[in-house]
Amino acid sequence: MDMKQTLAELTGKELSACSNQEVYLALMTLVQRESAQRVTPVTGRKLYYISAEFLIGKLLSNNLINLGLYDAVRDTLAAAGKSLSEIEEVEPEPSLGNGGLGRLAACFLDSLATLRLPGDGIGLRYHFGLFRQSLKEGVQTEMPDPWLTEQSWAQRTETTYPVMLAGKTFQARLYRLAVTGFEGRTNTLNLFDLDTVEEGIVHDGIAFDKTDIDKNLTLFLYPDDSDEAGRRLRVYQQYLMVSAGAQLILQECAARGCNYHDLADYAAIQINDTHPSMVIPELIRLLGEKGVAFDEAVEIVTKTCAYTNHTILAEALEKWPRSYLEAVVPQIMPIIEKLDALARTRTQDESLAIIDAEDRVHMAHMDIHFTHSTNGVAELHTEILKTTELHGFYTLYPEKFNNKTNGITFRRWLLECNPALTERIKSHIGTGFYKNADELEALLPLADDPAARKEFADVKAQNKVTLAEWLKRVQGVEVNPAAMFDIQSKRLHEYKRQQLNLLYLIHQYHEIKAGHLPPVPLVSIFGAKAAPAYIIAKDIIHALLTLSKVIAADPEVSRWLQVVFIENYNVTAAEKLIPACDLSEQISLASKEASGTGNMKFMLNGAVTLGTMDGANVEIFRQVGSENIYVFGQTAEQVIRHYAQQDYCAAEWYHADANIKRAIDFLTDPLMLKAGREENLTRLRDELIQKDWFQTLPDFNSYVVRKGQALADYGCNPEAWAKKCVVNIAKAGLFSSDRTIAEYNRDIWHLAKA
Ligand code: GPK
Repeated sequence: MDMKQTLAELTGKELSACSNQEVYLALMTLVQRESAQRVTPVTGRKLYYISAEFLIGKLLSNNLINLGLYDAVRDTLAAAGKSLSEIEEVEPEPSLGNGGLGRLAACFLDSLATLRLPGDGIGLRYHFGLFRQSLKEGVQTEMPDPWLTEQSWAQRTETTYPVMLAGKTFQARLYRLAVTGFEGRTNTLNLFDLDTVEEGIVHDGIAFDKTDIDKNLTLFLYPDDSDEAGRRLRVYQQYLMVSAGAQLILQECAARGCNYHDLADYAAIQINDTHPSMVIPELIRLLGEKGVAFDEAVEIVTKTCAYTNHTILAEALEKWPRSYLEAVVPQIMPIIEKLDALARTRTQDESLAIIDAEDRVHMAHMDIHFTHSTNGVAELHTEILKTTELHGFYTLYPEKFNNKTNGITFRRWLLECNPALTERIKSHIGTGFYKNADELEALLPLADDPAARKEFADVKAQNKVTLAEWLKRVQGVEVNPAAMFDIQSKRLHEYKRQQLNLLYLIHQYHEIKAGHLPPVPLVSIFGAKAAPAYIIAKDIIHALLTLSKVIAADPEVSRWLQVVFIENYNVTAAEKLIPACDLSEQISLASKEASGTGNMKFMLNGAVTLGTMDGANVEIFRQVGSENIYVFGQTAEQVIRHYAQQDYCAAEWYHADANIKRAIDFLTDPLMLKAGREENLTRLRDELIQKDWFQTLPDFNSYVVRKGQALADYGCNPEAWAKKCVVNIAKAGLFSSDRTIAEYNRDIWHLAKA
């Protein structure tokens, strides 16, 4: 295709006369037209990946890369005096996800299409996504994060499905978003919405009337659930997604010849965490309407569905009061009761019941009893599920449990976000790694080649300059690109322990004040949203922002140490941060991070990990060896033992260790109180001394030591550091989501390539 002529046709005028917005819309049309040509018919089973989140990121560049159009578009635009990267800036990022689980779903869609496997997503078309974070006066506030425009990636269809909510029928409208694979097929992300939703009811940030379902149902992902109306709203949302999704699945399968009894030959359904769990009773209900008897329907659904667990944190495993379900989805409550009764015929163990003694419905329990596969997302996580958290279930159904270590798509997390590194790799090993990630291993000998090491180090240095420019432009902060860039970007949660990093930074502040200068300056960068109702998480953000101010005001310290907090961390920001990182902070309390996927993205881009033996860090460690990762802290076994014996006492650590005490006390030092808010800082200080549920203090000293070692290696031995970077890149192939998807397909889905 002659790209110049194509774009001229699409815009209807000279390229040079178009605004960036006009070019963006023309390119969207081009992508939609080209991707439609790669829709291939499905033979055999098709996968439906149901998920409350799809954190897909901006789509233009990714689609152009996957369709093989990127270079032609970039060059044609450049010839007309336009820049593709400036055009990318006008694209809003769809904020359809929260964290790792949602980004995983997006990587999986990319890999499915790349591997030419038929697999569609099912989710909701949230108008304002999660929320847009703003950091004013040291405090997070939440705003809507709109992304829908008149012409949008998610295209409206004329298809609607009736969904009964609290006895009233709503029409769920289907929107379809094309998912392109790299040189692959096109699949679909199906997103449901109601025509009646009114964006105008949102006021004062993200507040709205939680009871007005017609108008509010798809406004936000994870609306505040600190009151009952909010929790019910989540049930409404979940049922809208699964009921419309189940109807779509049955309709598509019937159109391909399915007679419902053979549904499992046509569909595989992956339940991503517990938010879509109601698809189980809903499918049984719908099959009943088609004339399939209950017992057979249970068997069919069990064969069709599989469940992925993403956490061992009890509070994240959904349990809905029976009363909510009776009010919102009375049509499936009798089915859930029958499933509970059926489960009780298989085990006497009350703790494995679906409906517990307090009349709460355990969604994960329903998933495990009535799907054929339960998987964890990293080896350690799956082991913990089997031996502790879900041990009873594992005893009952050992054959159902399996591990699928997470992965990331290299098309977005290397090719798109780090073109300079991609070019370097390509110059040595060709382009096979685009689709066959294991080929990266051919880089390994270069780790011992000083010239090649320098090439990779130069790419990193340039990426750091680029990040520094971006930080200056969007946040107005200046950072020193010669410093070590140390990044912790992920959701704000106590178990992820941004507070441990905070205590380290305070410690360093004191060390520098005492004249103990580090071997190299450190720029410590954070990106994190806190759930709007998560008070301590917001206190941690506040403490980091306050410390950042205190340090910036102190020239003696700020030459050596800087703290930067990125506003509104999202996929777009991640794509800027990750290529420029030296040290990747993966410091969760061992046993608590199911896998992590940011850890993989940083590694792939040549950062060295500073981490605990948690989640997929364990597998990263195995890949790179102890020379090429900084490990510290308690093991998962030790942590689990402390919880079981309830013998951890934060106050003892605080009183016994002068460094810990000094760091914690500084939170309420007059300097901090002057720059920040007493209420927040005091609450965080007290929390750390009195509770510290995620055992930050026992890991403090080993963290300080290992981070000090990383700084010394980086500052004093750049050759050895560059070697570590190359090894990390070369060993990252295992973490391609293509590998993960191939494993899901081999063990669970059994889809045929098209
Ligand atoms: C886990 F339980 C949850 C959740 O509600 N949201 C979410 O993003 C994450 N996750 C885990 O915390 C990560 O360790 C994991 O890599 C990711 O899911 C994908 O499996």
